[in-house]
Order: sequence, then structure tokens, then C-alpha cells
Amino acid sequence: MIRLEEITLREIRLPLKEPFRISSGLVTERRIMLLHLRDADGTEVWSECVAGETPNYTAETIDTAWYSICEYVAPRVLGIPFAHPSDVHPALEHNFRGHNMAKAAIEMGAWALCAQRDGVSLSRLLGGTRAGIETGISIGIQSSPAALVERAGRAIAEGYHKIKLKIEPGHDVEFVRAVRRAFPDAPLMADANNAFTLRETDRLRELDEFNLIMIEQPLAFDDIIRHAQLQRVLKTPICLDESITSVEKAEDMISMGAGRIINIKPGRVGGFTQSRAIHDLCVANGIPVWCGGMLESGVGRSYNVALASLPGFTIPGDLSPSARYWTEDVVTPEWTMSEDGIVRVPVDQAGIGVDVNVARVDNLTVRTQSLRAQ
Ligand code: OSB
Ligand code: MG
Repeated sequence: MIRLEEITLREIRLPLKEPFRISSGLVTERRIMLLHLRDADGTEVWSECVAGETPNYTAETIDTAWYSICEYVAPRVLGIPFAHPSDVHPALEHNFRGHNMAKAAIEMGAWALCAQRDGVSLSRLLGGTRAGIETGISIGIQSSPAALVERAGRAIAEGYHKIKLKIEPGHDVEFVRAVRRAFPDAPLMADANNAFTLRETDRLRELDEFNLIMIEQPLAFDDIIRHAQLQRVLKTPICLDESITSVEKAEDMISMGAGRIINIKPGRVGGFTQSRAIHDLCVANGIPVWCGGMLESGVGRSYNVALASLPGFTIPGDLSPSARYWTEDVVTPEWTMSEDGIVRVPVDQAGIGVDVNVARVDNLTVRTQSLRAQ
């Protein structure tokens, strides 16, 4: 049983080692919400809310999520007994629209609490079967094709199994072509974060010649119908990210042929219960899935790694090691990647598998708020 006694929200600031530019925005320093959850039986865990700084990915931001957790999410869980963590999601959906990342921060924390208390890894509690995850990197938009070739080359040398190139109109065909010419056999993909419309269909079709594993979310964030139109004329598989906010959206994608691959980010879909349902649906329909990232700290990363250990996650995840993002992470040990591009799943430890460096988090904290059961 889970019965949350206290939820503490913290905002920390963590500068990225290299600026991260996508078609819809630029981040140089992350504002990250960490949460500390304490159960009535004394069990404690950390979780992370993956909402960004601005509403350029989904409508949520760290500020809307902070408000939403305090006003709407926490009151629905604090002091309330849940027999199983999968019961939290329905309690957060009833007459409560949207705010998936706010909900997920608590829902995923409930899974971690359960794992921590039962002495099992979060991976195994979720049904994970892998001991290691093939790792991909997401490379932001660069100033020139040559700069992108240089950055991608470094990533390939580091052993990454999937190289995702962020694109937008004007930073698209020539950039991808340059990387493909330099690395004829590299596992490349592109992510447009909604930057195109069907008017640019011919441009997108030019990408077909580069043997990309997939093109992620070329069209609008909430549009399944036009992705279906586009997929009919594209050879490259479309992968949906922003558009998949629930298992029903995943069903729509499959039935309409709007894409052939799904990027599952647990924050975007409201937590692990929905993530697992989407995973199971995709396995049943022969749709490969992979775990995306939101430039998480080592806390959020542990949740992604656990999810990516499920059997249907057959494509490398955006789970780069701590050192790709930060001078110093907030967890011990930091997340590392082996020379052959594998992130190890901490299956031998209870809970999320890393310790939070509380003194460092204290130093980085710019605001905090505690909520308790009545
Ligand atoms: O579209 O996958 C995306 C980061 C922020 C917002 C959207 C996206 C991303 C990434 C980052 O690609 C992947 C990572 O965390 O390494
Ligand atoms: Mg994406």
C-alpha cells in the first residue's frame, strides 16, 4: 500500500555543458523540479518533473507544473491509500485534464516508493527485462553542416547506437546530407519538433534518400491526421513524440498509419501506468518503441532507464550519460555509458538505483515548498 505523507518540491538550476537548440527553442540552463516523497511508513524517494522552462514542447512548464502539483495533484494523493501504484493514474485523471508532467512526477514517484519499500529495482517492478540499454544521443541544431558533422562524429566515436539530429526548415536536408556523406553507415535519425507543415512535403521527401531510422514529429504537436497523410508519401518511418499523450493517441496513430514508431517519454504521457499501456499496445501491434529524454538530471534519468528496460524498447533511448549534459550531476553514482554505448540498469539495488547528493541539491535549490497530508 502507498499512502503519501509529505511531498517536497524543489527547483534547482543546472547549466548545460553545451547549449541545446531545437526548432522550438533554446536551453542553456535547466530549471529542474525535483520532488522528495515520503510515505506514511517512512519510505522516502526522489522524483523529477520533466516540464521545461517554456511551453515550447508541451503546454506545461516548470511553473505550471509547480502550481498544478500544489493545487491539484498533491491533494488527490496525500494521505490517501493506494493498493498499488497503478491505482494512482486513474485517481489523477478523474475530472482533471492535462498536466501530464505534473501528474507523472507523483505517479512515477509512487512506483519508486513501492520498489524502494519492497527491496526491488524500479526496473523489475515495472516488468523490465534488460540489464543494459543501448544509448542514443540527441544533438541540437548546429550553426553549419560542418559543425554538425564534427559533433556527430564525436558521438559516433563515443559509441552511441543512435544519432538524432535536430532539424528545422533551413537546417535540414543539407545538414543531414553532410552527416550521411561523412558517416555512410551511422545509425542516423532526425527530429523536427513540429517545425514543418504539409506544404514542405517535398522537402521532407528529400530526406528519404539518407536511410534514416526515422523522422520524429515533423508536423504539429497535436496533429495525428496530417502525420498520416505525410506517412503515406514518405519512405522514412515517422516516429511520433509530442502527439502521443495517452494510450488512445497511440491507438489513433496505429489505426490511421500516422507513424510506425513511438518515442515514449513517461512525463509526457502522465507516468508509468500509461507508458506501460502504450508499450504493451505497441508490442501487440509490432510497433517498436524507445525512451526519449527531456534533458533530465540523474534523478529523472533513473526513471527513464527503468522504463527503457522493458522488452518492447527495441530502439536505443535518448539516455545519454550524466557527463553529456552536466559538469556534475546531482546523483551518486553518476550515469555512465560503456565504450560500446550501453547504460547499465541498476537491477541489484532497491528503488531508482542512485543516491541523491542532498548537499549538492541544497546548494542548487532556488525555491522549495512542502505539502503534507491533513
Ligand atoms: O524532442 O526529444 C525531444 C529535449 C527537450 C525537449 C524535446 C526533446 C528533447 C531531446 C533531448 O531530444 C533528449 C535528451 O534528453 O538527451
Ligand atoms: Mg522529440
